[in-house]
Amino acid sequence: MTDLSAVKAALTSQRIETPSWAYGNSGTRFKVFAQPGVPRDPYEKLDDAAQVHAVTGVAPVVALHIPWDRVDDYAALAAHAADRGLELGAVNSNVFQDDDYKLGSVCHPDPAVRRKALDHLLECVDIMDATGSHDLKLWFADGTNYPGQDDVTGRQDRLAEALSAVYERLGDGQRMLLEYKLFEPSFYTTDVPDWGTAYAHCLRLGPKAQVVVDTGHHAPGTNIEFIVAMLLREGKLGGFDFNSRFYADDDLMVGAADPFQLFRIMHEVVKNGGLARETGVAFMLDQCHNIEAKIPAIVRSVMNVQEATAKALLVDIPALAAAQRTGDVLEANAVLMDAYNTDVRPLLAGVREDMGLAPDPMAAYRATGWAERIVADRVGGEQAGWGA
Ligand code: PSV
Ligand code: MN
Ligand code: MN
Repeated sequence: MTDLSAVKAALTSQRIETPSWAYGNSGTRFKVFAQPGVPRDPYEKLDDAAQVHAVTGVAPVVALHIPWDRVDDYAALAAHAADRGLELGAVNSNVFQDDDYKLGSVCHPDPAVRRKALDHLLECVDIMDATGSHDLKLWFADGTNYPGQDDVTGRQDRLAEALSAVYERLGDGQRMLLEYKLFEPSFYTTDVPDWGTAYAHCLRLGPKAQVVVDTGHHAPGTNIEFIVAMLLREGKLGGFDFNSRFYADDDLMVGAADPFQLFRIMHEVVKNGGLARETGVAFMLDQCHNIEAKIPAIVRSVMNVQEATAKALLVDIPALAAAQRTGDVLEANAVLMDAYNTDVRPLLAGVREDMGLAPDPMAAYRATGWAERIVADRVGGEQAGWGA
């Protein structure tokens, strides 16, 4: 039997971090379909994020991407967030969009390019100091396209050198989250291609370095929940970049492609204590809404994470453990599937009502009229976008 009040308490205190870039225009390398009303600067992105938080109650944190969210005064940006009941979350570094980075950033063969990349990463820590952010998120597009192009282990040495310089710069209560990705934009080797590589670097660096699991960054068929369980066991799961994928790094809404996988991931998180705030697992979204309306897509994504979390919290752990102990394969599987097949929407509606919110966040957002207002108000100026 599951303690329903504990389930509700866990759902009420869950925090989901939304990405500033998901509020801006985005697309594929073929076309960006611009949408009316999209934010023109990081301040307006926070205004939109506040709408998501207002109807869900569990999305008070917004991740930044530098330089996409570059402003003159980061403390003012943090104050703008605080005025709306938000805080600024992970600072995502960007060492992949300059011409200088054609052959890599911190792994580049030229020390001058490596220095430039490192300076950017250090600048991101300065920004964290100003915003009060705790996490520096590192993703490197570094790699090679052709066998022989560069020295594979030499690149690892350069990476380790940069990571340790950043690590030394971190203040109290700050950490670095290292993200891996199988391939893209490099097609032969990627310098941080998998959780093993990220884990090895983080282990050497120390407790302030942890791994980020972006759910879209694995080979098809990879058992992501196993990776999650392993990282949690080692105290090295820093957080998630949630999204879903059908083919590669699709950045679609989390829980859209494979809600069962999301449930399996959340089951490992819940079972292994990862939902507790002290464990420090950040539940971030990393998505792009290329053809759908952005704010409601983010609301939907938050709800999808909540539904997977609720189902994971409903797993009857004592019954599962008993079935596992006695080797009752079918019963163990049935216990898990019972939780997955539970319709948790009424439970979540009740949780929202207890929080003083409307039971249906999608309808609540529609009723605000915000979507119409931003189309009318945000005319003129350049719309913010992925990469701008
Ligand atoms: C790379 O594909 C990535 O997942 C990293 O997190 C980047 O910072 C982000 O996408 C940009 O959308
Ligand atoms: Mn990511
Ligand atoms: Mn990605």
